[in-house]
Amino acid sequence: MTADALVSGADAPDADALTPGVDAPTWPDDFAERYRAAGHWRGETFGGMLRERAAAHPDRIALVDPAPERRTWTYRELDEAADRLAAGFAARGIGRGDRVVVQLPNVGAFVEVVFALFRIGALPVYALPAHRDTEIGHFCAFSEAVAYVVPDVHAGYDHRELAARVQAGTPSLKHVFVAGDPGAHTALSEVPCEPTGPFAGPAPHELAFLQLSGGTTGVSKLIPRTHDDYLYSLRGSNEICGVDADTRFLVVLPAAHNFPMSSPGWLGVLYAGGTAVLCPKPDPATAFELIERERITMTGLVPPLALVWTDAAAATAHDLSSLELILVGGAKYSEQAARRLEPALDCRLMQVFGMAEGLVNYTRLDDDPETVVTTQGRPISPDDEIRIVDDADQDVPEGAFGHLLTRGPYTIRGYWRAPEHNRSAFTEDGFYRTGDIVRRTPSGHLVVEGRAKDQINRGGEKVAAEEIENIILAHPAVHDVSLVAVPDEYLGERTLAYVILREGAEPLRSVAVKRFVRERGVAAYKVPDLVEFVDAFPQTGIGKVSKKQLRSTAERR
Ligand code: OOB
Repeated sequence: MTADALVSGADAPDADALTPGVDAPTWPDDFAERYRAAGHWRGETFGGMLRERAAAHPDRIALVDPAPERRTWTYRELDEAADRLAAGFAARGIGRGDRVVVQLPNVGAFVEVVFALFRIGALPVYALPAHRDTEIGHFCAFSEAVAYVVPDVHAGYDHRELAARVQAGTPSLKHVFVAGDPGAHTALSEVPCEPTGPFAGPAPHELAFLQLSGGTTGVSKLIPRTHDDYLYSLRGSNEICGVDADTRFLVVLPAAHNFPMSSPGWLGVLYAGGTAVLCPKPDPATAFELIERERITMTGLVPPLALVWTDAAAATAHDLSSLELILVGGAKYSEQAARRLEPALDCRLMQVFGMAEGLVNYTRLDDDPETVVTTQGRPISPDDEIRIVDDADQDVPEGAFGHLLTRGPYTIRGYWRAPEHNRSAFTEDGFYRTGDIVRRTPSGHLVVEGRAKDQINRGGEKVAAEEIENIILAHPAVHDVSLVAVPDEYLGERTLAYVILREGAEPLRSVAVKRFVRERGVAAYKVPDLVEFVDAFPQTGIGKVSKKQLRSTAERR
């Protein structure tokens, strides 16, 4: 910890001190002043937020973890748990600005851990439960993480073994904490201790955590979000979605993802004094029982899950009448599927088109039904700037489609420690190039028409083509590879790897390619769904591989 870590978090932020601690480009002073003057950035922190809620309504239930035995936390209990865990982390030398990779499923420990880290100003790096050696190794090494938090065994996979392998290859990684049976590591339950005094927490303009980008490059970029900016996106989301102290939100998607975390998500609900209920599995059997038992009012789903729930609702014996609103986003929701949701689940639908880098769009509760099923919403903030441009960054005519660029009070100005990539991912005047192709309706709603970025959106799970191509290229029999999306009725898109074999190489079977990728230790959703062997790739005029043509070949299959 540095001397400046002893400065109280309540102090007025010093804009000059901002950039070094953030390790990324950030908002210019005039923008920061404007966002503060508009009341968007209010000088709150996550640690302070929980403290205030615990003081205001200590006995209200903040969190429910229904499995394996139902456990609840009142706001006071969550606040105290965060304090004690924060003290234990601090006693082990974890301090302000230190990175901690957190890979936990939807369990109470996840919420305790991140609030403990918020309180000491250490930065959670949010890994997904599906991530394996390649991803976790990268997050730990790149972020120079000092600690890694895992479950013992989740979905049949032993994360303690993964942690041992990663720790052996990552000199910075001093601690592995395990929620559950620790094996050779430290049990999370051993960490908490009595705090000896108040924490010198972070200032509101400092980083709260590092979120993962869906990515278009070989490795995921880290997204630096501040307390000020993220809390504004929560407040805005809560207002749009009508979240209040009576909201009971079911966290169905992985809690570490930006959508279930903040749109409005479990953090939004805790901000409003409501109750977040953690769903261990997203299937209708598990979720519907919890909706009935916990009187759930709101949840968020990716389109494939929304489809499954829509179909399952007709036959369920569970009482889903408490449900008021379902948010659907993360990938394009087909209009046909969207039309069926409200009648089937007897609740309201809201589409959400967001990104971990910032900008989030919602349809509104007072939008007409056609707008709700045919658009992906409009931005949270009046200060979200939207540009829709052609390939030369010139604005397209109103209503035409083009590349979506955005800048605003909760959209980052650069990735963490990625100056090279930032030069192409942002315009010179700070707009983020989302890689999405959109058009704007006269009402200001955005319709997502497609994607220019080299990414496959597998039902909300993002696969960077380059990452998987690099892995397949390492196979000795492979000369070249190109990963593209193929349309899929259920997931929206699936991955297809077109492979050119080396001359004279033994013929490969597609299962061998899939196994090769899996054995490299990546999340299962990144293993190609289909592999096809070809002699050559179609080329563009200047001799580059034409993914556009490959995609249309794939579509015609
Ligand atoms: C959410 O965040 P990410 O970072 O996993 O992915 C962002 C990308 C967007 O750029 C877009 O390509 C796609 O996911 N996307 C959608 C969409 N919502 C996201 N594409 C079409 N229609 C939609 N409704 O996915 C995310 C973050 C916060 C809230 C909701 C989703």
